[in-house]
Amino acid sequence: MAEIVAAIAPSSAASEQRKRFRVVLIKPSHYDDDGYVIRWYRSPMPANSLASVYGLIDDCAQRRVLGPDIDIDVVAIDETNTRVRVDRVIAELAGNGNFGFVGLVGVQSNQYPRALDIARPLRAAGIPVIIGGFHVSGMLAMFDDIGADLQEALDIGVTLFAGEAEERMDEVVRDAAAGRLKPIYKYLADLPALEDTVAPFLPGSSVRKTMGTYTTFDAGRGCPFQCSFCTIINVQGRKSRRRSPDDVERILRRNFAQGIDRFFITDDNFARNKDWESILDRIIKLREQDGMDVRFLIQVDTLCHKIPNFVAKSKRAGVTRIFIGLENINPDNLLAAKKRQNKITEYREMLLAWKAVGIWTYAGYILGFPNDTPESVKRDIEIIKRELPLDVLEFFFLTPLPGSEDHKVLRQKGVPLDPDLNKYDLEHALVPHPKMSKAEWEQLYRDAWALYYTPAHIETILRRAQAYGINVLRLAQIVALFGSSLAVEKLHPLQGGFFRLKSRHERRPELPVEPIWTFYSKLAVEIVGKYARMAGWVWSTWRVYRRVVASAKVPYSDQAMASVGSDATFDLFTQNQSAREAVERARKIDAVKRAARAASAA
Ligand code: B12
Ligand code: SF4
Repeated sequence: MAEIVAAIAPSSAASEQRKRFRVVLIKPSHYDDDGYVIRWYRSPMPANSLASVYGLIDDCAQRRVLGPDIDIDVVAIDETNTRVRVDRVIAELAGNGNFGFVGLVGVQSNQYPRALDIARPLRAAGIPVIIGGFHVSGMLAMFDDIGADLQEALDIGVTLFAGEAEERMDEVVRDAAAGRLKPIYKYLADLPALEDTVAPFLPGSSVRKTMGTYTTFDAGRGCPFQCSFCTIINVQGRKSRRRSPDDVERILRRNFAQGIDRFFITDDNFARNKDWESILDRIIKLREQDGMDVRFLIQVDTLCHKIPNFVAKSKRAGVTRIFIGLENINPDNLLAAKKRQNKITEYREMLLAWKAVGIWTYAGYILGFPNDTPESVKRDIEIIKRELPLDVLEFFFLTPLPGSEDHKVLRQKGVPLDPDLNKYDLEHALVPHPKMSKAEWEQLYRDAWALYYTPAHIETILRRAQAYGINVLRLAQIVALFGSSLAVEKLHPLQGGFFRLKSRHERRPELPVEPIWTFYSKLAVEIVGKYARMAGWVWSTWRVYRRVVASAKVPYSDQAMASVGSDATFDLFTQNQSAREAVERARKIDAVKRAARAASAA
């Protein structure tokens, strides 16, 4: 909080004469299953939502949208790495006559209860509060009625912002300064173009509260596909809107100047960004001609390898890791989720294409599709381990996220959905499953992590990586981190961080504040237990790593690395009727394409 006070305090005698409009942006975290806020000494990476909104307010400040006599101060707090002291925010704003507002930024459904808990005392103190992000946008995009959760915010005088704030922030800031904030700003039908708009940015001091030198930005928004569990297409649309290569260069240079050279490009599907090639060409120029050693993690789809030059240019542009929504290897499940673009017949070719250029892969795998049973999922995981050259695999519960078609359909059918939004984090079973009890589904989630991240399979992953020229030590660290997160922290790795911090008073208001003795003795036992488990993981992975490195000169190959074409008998393609049908379909399409090519050549 010291830094908040410093950031919003007048900086010179001259500025003391001026009026200051104070904006405090908070990206809320959410509560763990014991009701404590999830907060770390270092969070994994900066939140792009926070960077986007910070950039926009900072731009309002530079352009003096409140007139020449009023300065705008903005401070960004990411609750996953900084404790939010609501009392101090109230005191600071009170000292400024409540001239300013608190923005609760990028609030996801699982963060909405926490956002409301932060908002209540602020509103009671008369401070204007605005909540934006995917929960508000998703709900208002899918339903005409406001719904009980959003109504609760309106009832305490919170303003809701739905849609994207580029080109709209001036209006919000002016309305807030004039004391005439509307209850709802809704811009869902009018999505802004992104060329030349203000770029996401966070000061280096915020980025340094995260684990590395990674920062985030979106080069584009929107995805053409129609997965039924997806919220993105209903909020950000299916049309590709993107920043220009000039915009991207500016973002990279601004960050590079403050020592940040690793980037997570948050586009949900960078392969479908219509300007991917000109953006990558520009980055290639920055790397190869201007000597900027920038590196990237991007998200792509399972057909990206079919786009001419995409994989090769990604490599030259410094992409070192990709994330793919693999979701499932059972075609019936993929069809049920309208994930038609995911074809099991393409998985191996796609993964091998990335491996051939030494890029490592993260994939998401969803548990709880209608055809899943504990036995079928466990069999599928064994097939993946044997036959797909994947590195990091992340498991999620199939979750009807507010803003998705699945959520809307279930609500309309009157299916009982868990009412606690805090659990909409893809780590909880929230709806009845046709073939598994809730307990079986939850057990399956734990088993899936344990089954994939065995020492034997970690060794296989590292041996494959060594054969493809990937940095084995770095990969070993990431694999250990992902593999251990649930066992050590009881959290998904995407919610993880370095050294969990807990405060007795940062607890869901529905739950009691624990007595000092109980709280601290439990915390001590918990920390010792966690670090003992973590040490076990580090030791075991280190031994595996040493074995792999010692065998560096011995050529390595296994089933997953076999070339496409030699894999017809793999279980991936023969395991069930729908897999066999998918292979047959792919064969027919291929034959038609070949015939068409032959006809046009003749
Ligand atoms: C990058 C990212 C992450 C990163 C960083 C977090 C972040 N938000 O940047 C990481 C990897 C940590 C992450 C983790 C998770 N994420 Co995430 N993440 C994203 C992703 C891909 C991009 C976020 C982003 O930058 N969007 C672009 C910005 C510009 O959009 P925006 O946040 O909506 O903000 C705009 C408006 O909403 C508005 N606005 C927002 N706040 C405010 C405030 C004010 C005052 C105003 C005026 C306007 C305003 O203006 C902004 C600028 O236009 C989104 C998908 C997406 N396309 O957005 C998913 C997404 C937000 N994540 C999601 C989820 C579920 C998670 C996880 C819970 C699950 C998981 N295991 O992945 C974890 C939670 C951990 C955590 N602590 O956040 C869901 C949320 C859906 C929902 N209904 O809740 C999304 C939509 C993806 C999905 N699966 O559907 N995530
Ligand atoms: S590919 Fe990803 S972003 Fe696109 S619709 Fe499917 S889940 Fe959403």
